[in-house]
Amino acid sequence: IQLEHALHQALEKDEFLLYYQPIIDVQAGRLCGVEALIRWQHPFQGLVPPGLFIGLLETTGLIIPVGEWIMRTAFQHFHNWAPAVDDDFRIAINLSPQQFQAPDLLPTILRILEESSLAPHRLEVEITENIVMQNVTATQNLLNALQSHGIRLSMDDFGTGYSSLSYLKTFPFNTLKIDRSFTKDILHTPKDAAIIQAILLLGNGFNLNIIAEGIEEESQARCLYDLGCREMQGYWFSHPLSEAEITAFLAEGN
Ligand code: G
Ligand code: G
Ligand code: MN
Ligand code: NA
Repeated sequence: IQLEHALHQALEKDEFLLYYQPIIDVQAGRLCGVEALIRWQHPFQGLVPPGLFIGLLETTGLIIPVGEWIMRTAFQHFHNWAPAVDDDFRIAINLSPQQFQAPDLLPTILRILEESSLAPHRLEVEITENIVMQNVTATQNLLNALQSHGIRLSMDDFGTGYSSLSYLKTFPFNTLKIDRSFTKDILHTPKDAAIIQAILLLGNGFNLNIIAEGIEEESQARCLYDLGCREMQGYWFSHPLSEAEITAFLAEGN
């Protein structure tokens, strides 16, 4: 209850912050986007990572107003980067199941895009497999509607939930993110390498962008590059950066 109260206060007192982790196109050698990741600048405890409070935001319903704050803030920040980035540079925003199930998700997103003067193709929403499987018909309709407005769709943590290949066939995803659990031991675990090769083959056949997540070492990046993986994200390339850091990073011409 105390933490819940503190989270309410955090929103009112503007204590949430967005960090941004670069997503690299390793073949073109450029940045193709950033993923927004929330933090809580606690008055006494310092920077609190989302793993410690996202769950409570979700169960209390606070994720709805906080989710709107996240989009508004990220879209505003984009205007600081716009001069430095390519036409297809995208902002990836994680959506929680509670946001995805809210009946007004689509009009809310469209309104915030409009208020922020952000073109829909800049936004890529990340959802997990578990969201998709909860109500397949409703998901289908919502994803089709998002796509018809030009918003991009990304399947996060691919391979860790109740994946079904039929979801990839049926739903209009643009991007598939290979979970870190498959990339972390890729050099030493042939089965992980085989899974990644299969995902890459499938993804290419479906014309998806594929992002390998959690790349921490050059050797992993090289191995994935040799397998034909085009987009990567992870500490090897960059940790999540504050707004000031990412703005400077982009301005330097990365
Ligand atoms: O940054 P970190 O690895 O601690 O993130 C932990 C989890 O919190 C990840 O699963 C991530 O997707 C989730 N998360 C981070 N930022 C956001 C956000 O802005 N919105 C939602 N819904 N989830 C987020
Ligand atoms: O569930 P999702 O993929 O949205 O979670 C992203 C989380 O993964 C972020 O909290 C981010 O801090 C974390 N992350 C990003 N890159 C790396 C990495 O290279 N190694 C590890 N261990 N975590 C990472
Ligand atoms: Mn994510
Ligand atoms: Na992920």
